[in-house]
Amino acid sequence: MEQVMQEIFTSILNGDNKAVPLKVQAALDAGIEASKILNESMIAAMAEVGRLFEEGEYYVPEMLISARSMQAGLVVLKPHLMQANIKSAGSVVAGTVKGDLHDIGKNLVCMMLEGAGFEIHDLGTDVSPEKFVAFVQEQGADIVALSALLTTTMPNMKVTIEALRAAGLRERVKVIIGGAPVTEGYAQQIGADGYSPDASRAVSLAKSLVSAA
Ligand code: B1M
Repeated sequence: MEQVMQEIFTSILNGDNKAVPLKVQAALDAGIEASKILNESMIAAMAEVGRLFEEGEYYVPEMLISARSMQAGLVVLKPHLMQANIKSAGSVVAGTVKGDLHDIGKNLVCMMLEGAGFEIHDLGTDVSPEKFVAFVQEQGADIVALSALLTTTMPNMKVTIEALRAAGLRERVKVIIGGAPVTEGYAQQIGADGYSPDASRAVSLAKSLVSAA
C-alpha cells in the first residue's frame, strides 16, 4: 500500500479525525483515485475496526471515534466520488432501519446516488417503518432505500416493507436493501425489489429499477 494510503488506514484505526481529512487530501493531491482511497484505505480500516472489536481489543468508544474520523475523511472525498449529472434520475428516500445507528454505509449509498443524479431524502438512522410510510405518503418517492448493519435490526427491513404494503403504497415504490449482514437471498425472502452489496452497485440497481418502472 502506498504510504499515504497506509497513513489513512492507521489514522482511522486511531480515530484521528484531524489527520484523516488531511491525509485524504494528500492522497487526492498525489493523484490516487477517490474510489481507491475509499475502498482500499477507508473501508478496509473500518473492517479492521470491526475485527478488533470482535477480538475484544476495541470497544464501542473506539469504534465510534474511528467512525467519526472516517466521516471526516468522507467530507473531503465526497465531491470526488460524485459525478456531475444534471437531470434527475428519480427520487430516493433512504434510512437506516429502526433500532440501528450505523450510518456510514448508508451515507455512502446516498452520496453515490446523489452523484448519479438521484434526488435524495435521507431520513437518518433508527428510522421507524411509520416514518418511511409517512414520507412516501406525503412526498412520494421512486425508491425506498433501507440499510441495516445488525442481524438484530435486519427484520425491520421486512417490517418496513410490510408497513408500505399495509398502507397501500408497496406498488408505488421500489425497495432496495443493503448492509453488511444483508444478502440477495434475504432480499428475495422479504420481498424487496433489489439488493446491493455496496454503494456503487446500489447506483446501477437503482437506475435499472427506475428505468424498468
Ligand atoms: Co457497530 N457493529 N455496533 N458500531 N460496527 C458492527 C456492524 C459489527 C459487525 C462489529 C463486529 O462485531 N464485528 C457488529 C454487528 C454484529 C451483527 O449484528 N452481526 C456491531 C455491533 C455488535 C454494534 C453494537 C451492538 C455494539 C454494542 O453496543 N455492544 C452497537 C449497536 C448500536 C445500534 O446500532 N443500535 C454498535 C455501535 C457502533 C458505533 C455507533 C460505535 C459505530 C457506528 C457509527 C456510525 O455508523 N456513525 C459502529 C461501527 C463503526 C461498526 C463497524 C466497525 C464499522 C461499520 C462501518 O461503518 N463500516 C462494524 C464492523 C464491520 O462492518 N465490519 C460494526 C464501513 C461502511 C462503509 O460499510 O456500513 O457495511 P457498511 O456499508 C457498505 C455495504 O454494507 C453497503 O455499502 C457500503 C459500502 O459500499 N451498504 C448498502 C450499506 N447500506 C446499504 C444500503 C443499500 C445498498 C448497500 O441499499 C439501500
